[in-house]
Amino acid sequence: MFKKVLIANRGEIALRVIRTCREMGIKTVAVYSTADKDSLHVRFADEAVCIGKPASADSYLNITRLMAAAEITNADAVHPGYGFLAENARFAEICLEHGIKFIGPTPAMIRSMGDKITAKETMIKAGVPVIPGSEGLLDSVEQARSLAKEMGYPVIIKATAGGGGKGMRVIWEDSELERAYNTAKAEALASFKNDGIYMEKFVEEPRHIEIQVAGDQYGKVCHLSERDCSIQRRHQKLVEESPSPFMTPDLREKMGEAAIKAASAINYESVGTIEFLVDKHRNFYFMEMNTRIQVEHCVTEEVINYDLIKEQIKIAAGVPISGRNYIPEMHAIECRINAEDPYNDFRPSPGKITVLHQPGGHGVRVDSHIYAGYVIPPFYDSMIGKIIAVARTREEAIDTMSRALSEYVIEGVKTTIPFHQQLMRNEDFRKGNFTTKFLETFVLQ
Ligand code: MV4
Repeated sequence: MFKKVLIANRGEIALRVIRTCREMGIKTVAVYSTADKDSLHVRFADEAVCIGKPASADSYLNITRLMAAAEITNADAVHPGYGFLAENARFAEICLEHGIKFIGPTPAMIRSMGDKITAKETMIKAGVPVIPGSEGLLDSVEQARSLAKEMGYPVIIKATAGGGGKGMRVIWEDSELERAYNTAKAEALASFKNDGIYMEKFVEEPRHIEIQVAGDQYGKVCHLSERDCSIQRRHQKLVEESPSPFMTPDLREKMGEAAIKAASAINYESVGTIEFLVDKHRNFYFMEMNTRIQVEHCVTEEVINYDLIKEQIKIAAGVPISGRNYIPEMHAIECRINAEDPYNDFRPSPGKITVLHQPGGHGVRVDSHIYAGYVIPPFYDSMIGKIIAVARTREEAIDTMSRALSEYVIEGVKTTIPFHQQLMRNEDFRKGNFTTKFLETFVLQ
């Protein structure tokens, strides 16, 4: 097992990794920017190294400084968390070249899922259902037009280097096609330095359901059931839950099997997630694979009683997985608490937390790095914590979440707590009656 892990991240996920390392008897190294010198991850780690100025490019994204910090502290592994360098194949490669284990998949696995057309082709070969669309890249407006006519509108154009919703264009009729083609291509080039675009049939009002998977170094892959992440706003998830209210035992078995096929196709090693779009007829289609631990991993941890970070570290150290699949035995809901003003277009609200009371009690887990007096810096994402409510049924989990939200006191900054309180009372949400379009029509009182 590793002796010392450097955590190349900040905030709640850095704390989350430190906690599991401590339980496993592994020493930890925190890295921090000058803006984070008073952060809890710095205090909770065994050692801490300042790696630069507040801007991410000068600190949490600076590979040279991270490697220097790992070498001077003698860390034998790096945990990337999520965001920052978690899906940067070059970083994984540099760790490898320095004899420091990157706790995650190999550079080749990250690359194969980073390019969306390559990923889609791999899935087709593996027999995983994908959304009908162009065979590879589009190479002219004319080709795009004839394909759209053949498939029927609406269609969607996506960037092959994209993902997470960046650079997409939905096209409802022929007259919009040329402009959408050109703007999508220009946007892809500007955002990703890669103007490759492709087309798919647009799936209307889908659900976003993802399957957690784990694979070890010996070719064994299992699934750990689903999370429903349909409650999103501008491609930012706000609420996740497991099981999905739309799931059936039969669909879970089929999606689980497809997810295992997907991960096995690239010999996946580590924990990862296969994202699917699910239409109203319960047809499901591969969308993307996330080759990292995700924000919402806690939901899965609670419903199957399983420490995903521990599993991720053990896999990286060469420990084989059991290989059995897991089915939810509880219901868990996660609300992301962001320092944002839900009454003002979710505008970031950094600053000092003057008063704080965190919820607790039966069925409530709070993963957060905030404390009274903490100053939320303006340089990073605005998530300041997550509440995970767990109960035997969905109704009880919603009631537990409502109760936990009502206990939460955060003064000094605006937060998404009022949004979540109203969502937990919404009739359609309570019925499990929602798609990825839900928040487009949800009005805050
Ligand atoms: C789609 C789609 C409908 N049809 N593809 C959004 C993020 C990126 N991963 C892909 N996305 C979508 N791809 C086809 N062919 C609808 C979305 C989409 C979406 C997906 C999941 C969760 C929220 C979403 C919000 C808007 C659009």
